[in-house]
Amino acid sequence: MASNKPILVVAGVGNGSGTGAATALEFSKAGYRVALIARNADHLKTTADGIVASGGDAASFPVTQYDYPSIQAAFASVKSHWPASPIRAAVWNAGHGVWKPFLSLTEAEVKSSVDTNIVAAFAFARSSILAFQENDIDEKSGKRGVLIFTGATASLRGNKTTSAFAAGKFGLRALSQSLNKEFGSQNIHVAHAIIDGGILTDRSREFRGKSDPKWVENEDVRLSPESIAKSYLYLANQDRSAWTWELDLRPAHETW
Ligand SMILES: NC(=O)c1ccc[n+]([C@@H]2O[C@H](COP(=O)([O-])OP(=O)(O)OC[C@H]3O[C@@H](n4cnc5c(N)ncnc54)[C@H](OP(=O)(O)O)[C@@H]3O)[C@@H](O)[C@H]2O)c1
Ligand SMILES: *[C@@H]1O[C@H](CO)[C@@H](O)[C@H](O)[C@H]1NC(C)=O
Ligand SMILES: CC(=O)N[C@H]1CO[C@H](CO)[C@@H](O)[C@@H]1O
Repeated sequence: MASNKPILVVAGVGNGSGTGAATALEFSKAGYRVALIARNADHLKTTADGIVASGGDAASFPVTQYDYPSIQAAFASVKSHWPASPIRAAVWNAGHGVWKPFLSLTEAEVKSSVDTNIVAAFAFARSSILAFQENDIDEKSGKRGVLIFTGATASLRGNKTTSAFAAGKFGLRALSQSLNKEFGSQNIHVAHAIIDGGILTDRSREFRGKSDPKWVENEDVRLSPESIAKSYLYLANQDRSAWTWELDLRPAHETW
């Protein structure tokens, strides 16, 4: 196996049952080495071990929190872990959700949403783009690298309890659109995915599945992390003559 296999860096792996982990596995199957960044070292190791057991190459880079210096340090560790491999794909999947009526929000919650959803994403984008700038243009895709951000319904629409979360996701979307414009001319592809519905993860299975077991079973009403991951790989493989800035994904029976 070539030592210069491309690397995917994904930040936000959660419990290993959501979009971040599914994306890591999907890219691993497509020949990428995967660098996993998240806060829980144990969950990260479990996810990395799973990918290695499936024949892939994965390593974990835990952070104590999603902030600017931690993300930069994690990228530096990724580079020294696989010095001969180019970082060619990066997925910012971490998201801090706060769902509270406006008057109940604390300053700490507002800051935490902004720090995770925006400030840390700036660090992730900066580190990704600096890494991509070292790459040759890939002949097939015509790109030096692809940077994908995970958005949500709240990227476009505020709602009754989303002031802090939507402010964060709106900011993330604005960042991705600006980067798409600024770095397209350097053959760096920046994309944003609006996940417009509930994703089936261990967490949502537990919280939502309890009151609504049909939601878990019915593939028409919720998104599968594996299906989102396939769309991310599709974005990564798009060639330069037709690439997407923004994709929105929703289940077939979406109701809003
Ligand atoms: N679940 C949904 O229904 C849904 C719907 C639309 C959009 N999204 C978005 O999709 C992305 C992936 O979510 P997922 O549900 O598939 O799970 P996931 O891939 O397992 O990732 C969840 C991410 O959110 C982070 N996170 C959760 N609570 C946090 C908090 N309080 N502070 C900071 N970070 C926190 C986790 O951090 P650690 O890995 O460090 O634990 C993890 O990075 C997120 O950006 C989310 O906003 C989710
Ligand atoms: C907005 O919030 C209400 C509950 O307050 C909910 O029923 C509805 O589905 C939400 N809409 C969207 C688009 O999330
Ligand atoms: C919601 C939750 O924490 N779900 C699972 C996360 O993953 C561990 C094992 O890695 C499970 O024990 C949890 O049930």
